[in-house]
Amino acid sequence: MQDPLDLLDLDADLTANERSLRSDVRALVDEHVRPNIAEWYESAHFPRELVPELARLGLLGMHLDGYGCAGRGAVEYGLAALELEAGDSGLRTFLSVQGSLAMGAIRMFGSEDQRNRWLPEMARGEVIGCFGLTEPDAGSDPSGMSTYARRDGGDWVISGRKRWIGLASIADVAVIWAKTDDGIRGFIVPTTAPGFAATPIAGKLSMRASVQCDIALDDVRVPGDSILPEARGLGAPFRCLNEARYGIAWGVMGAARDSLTTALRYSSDRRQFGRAIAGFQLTQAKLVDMSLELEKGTMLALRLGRLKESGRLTPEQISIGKLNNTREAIRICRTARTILGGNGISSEYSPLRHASNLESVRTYEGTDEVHTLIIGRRLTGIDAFR
Ligand code: TGC
Repeated sequence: MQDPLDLLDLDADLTANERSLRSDVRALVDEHVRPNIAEWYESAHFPRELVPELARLGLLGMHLDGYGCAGRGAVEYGLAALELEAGDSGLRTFLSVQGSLAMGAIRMFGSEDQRNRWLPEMARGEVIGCFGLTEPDAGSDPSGMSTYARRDGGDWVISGRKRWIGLASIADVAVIWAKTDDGIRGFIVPTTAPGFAATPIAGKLSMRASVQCDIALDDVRVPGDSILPEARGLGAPFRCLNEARYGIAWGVMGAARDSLTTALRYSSDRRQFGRAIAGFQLTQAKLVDMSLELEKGTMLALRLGRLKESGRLTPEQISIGKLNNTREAIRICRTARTILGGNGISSEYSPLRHASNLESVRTYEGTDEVHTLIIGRRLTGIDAFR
């Protein structure tokens, strides 16, 4: 009989390698994440102890070639994101920041020396990276950044502020984007450099099992060869964001699947008015709506993955996936919560935690509004940003 969580039989469109990697990541989440995530979330603990496990499966920078990276396909990367986010968005965020943003920037724009110096250790999880683009006053419009890097003899001296930077306080190295006399450039900055300080942001109601930080850069001096030679202009960080946004289009379907699974199980077990609540028409309508959007969203992610593997994926198509799937995943998680009634607000059940996490996911890597206007610009030819 068809798996109720895959009514369209999308499995049949996956290769044996893709299914095998998915099983490995799912097993990791079942063994290490599910038993602990509620406690980590409540105590705002990022499970750094899982990094060696993620590295052992070759997940860090998994879509990159060479330099110790696994060279996996785009769909494999997407499936890994989905399975990790079925555990918690914070874990998938780790995959995105380490692999797509920090390692991706060094792989795409770094010199041979920089790639050899950083990527193998990052793939092994021995070095953690972060990606400093957003600032307190430059979020959706990173062109308004005020962080500045000036030449001083052979060195660069960087000053400014970054905000909402994932992993920064546990990172060993930061890719920092800054204005220079030559436009926006990227720099590899060891977090031990004098003048560099990362402070975790407290009081988060979302992504509690994850770390987001303020970064202060006060006259941080780095050698001249710290600049990423091939990154010129904002197009460079946007190319890193394309990779991370693509992973999100997949990942959020994991949060949605976990919520639907929870709601299906709960509604079969929970009895009211003398029978399982899954037998009520209103509950079935909710379950069906969730299932439709889960199937459509996963199919969309798979389509993007195949486009990416054939080198045809465009930024606008990524925006379709990021916008649609995050929006629908939040709806699915919230609907699942309603099926759980009062129990749905307890950390014993995942849907509200997922929905709360997805408030961050719909905001970072381009808000719903930014992706709407990227697609709107493609439809109309009119730029509505400015
Ligand atoms: P504009 O300033 O005119 O363009 C600058 C240059 O960038 C190029 N470009 C892209 N290139 C590749 N891929 C993309 N997706 C690109 N989008 C733009 C563009 O062609 C131009 O190139 P050039 O050679 O002409 O200079 O910008 P725009 O009008 O194209 O874009 C405006 C807008 C609003 C779409 C863009 O600014 C945008 O995407 N804003 C959202 C910013 C964003 O996503 N921030 C996320 C920050 S990082 C983050 O959230 C990390 S979360 C993980 C963590 O650390 O925890």
